[in-house]
Amino acid sequence: QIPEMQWAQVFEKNNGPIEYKQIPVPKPGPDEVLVNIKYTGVCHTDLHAWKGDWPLAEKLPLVGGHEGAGVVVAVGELVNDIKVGDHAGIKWLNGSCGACDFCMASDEPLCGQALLSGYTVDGTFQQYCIGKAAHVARIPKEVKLDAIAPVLCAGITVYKALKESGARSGNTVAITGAGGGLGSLACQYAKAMGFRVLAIDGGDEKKDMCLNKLGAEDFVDFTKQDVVATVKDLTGGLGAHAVILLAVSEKPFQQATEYCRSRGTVVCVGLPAKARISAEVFPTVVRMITIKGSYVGNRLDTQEAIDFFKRGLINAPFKTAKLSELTKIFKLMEEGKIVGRYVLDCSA
Ligand code: 8ID
Ligand code: ZN
Ligand code: ZN
Repeated sequence: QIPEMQWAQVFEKNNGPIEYKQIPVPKPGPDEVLVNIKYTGVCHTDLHAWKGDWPLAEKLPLVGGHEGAGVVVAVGELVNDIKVGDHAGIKWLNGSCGACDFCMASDEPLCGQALLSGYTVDGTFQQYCIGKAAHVARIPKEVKLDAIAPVLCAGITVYKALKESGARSGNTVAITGAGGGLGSLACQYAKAMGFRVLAIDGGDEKKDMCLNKLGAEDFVDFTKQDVVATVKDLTGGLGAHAVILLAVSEKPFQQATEYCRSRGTVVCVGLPAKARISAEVFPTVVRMITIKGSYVGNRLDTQEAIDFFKRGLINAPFKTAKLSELTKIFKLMEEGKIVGRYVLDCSA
């Protein structure tokens, strides 16, 4: 039985109060499904959205969130490949046009008409969330819904970024921001993909998690060590074959080419407000460095990332809180105090 009303976290303006209140349960359109969200991850993107950090307009008032795992409770009349009772995930890319050059090439994150969960359409910080049927992630029944939630943005994104890095098995991949939400999954996907993981972040708790729980071989503490010199030291003086930039601060975006190996690739993923990438031209040219961006993943990347999880290769530690505690989690995130990911239990 689908209720008329549900609990949600809603804000009316950037940096304004986030209200935990009852709102109507939405009704799915013909090509949509309604998912009863059991658990939702909290991504730093949700904090950027609340603060209005980016040059991209958002829906207001807004229900944020885009790592929602739950059960399909209603489907539109045109939907025939996913049914009531199936487990499904709402991810950042809620829908796309299906007809533009990018959609036709399965590059749907680049679609100019893309709908973004918890940004241009209401997201997963509510108990019932709408997704376009073509884009909701298919979650196998044996997978736990709390643990899979972070995979729906963090997992997909880092898995794609690692593929985009062009690294091969045996290569060293430096993960900057390794102790955060994306980072904790990045260490594990990188290891599962056969890379040597060099984690970069700050503090002993993150160090312990990266080295003892996530499979990193080395940890560089940016708050205490010279990152460029230490990474070079750990890589025979050459630097890492690939650098995955997940940090929410500008400095690593201006430093990474210096600890990237010649012919290596720097993949930019983190989205600090108003930040710029810069690198000295001469060494970038003569060392043949590639600098690129990577943005979430397409539907196949989604299912592949879930498959790694299903096979037991990914089990990053996460903490659980209640949907009502979102504001507290945002505060911890702002302070950089979260080790790994927080997942919210959406049952009231
Ligand atoms: O598709 C995309 N490109 C995409 C998808 C999802 C998220 C991009 N993102 C973006 C988010 O919007 C955010 O800007 O990735 C960034 C990271 O998201 P997150 O992992 O959810 O954030 P977090 O959990 O707060 O982790 C950030 C980590 O960076 C570390 C912090 O200590 C924290 O562990 N960090 C910082 I801040 N400065 C650092 C530095 N100088 C640093 N680590 C190393 N060096
Ligand atoms: Zn996200
Ligand atoms: Zn399109």
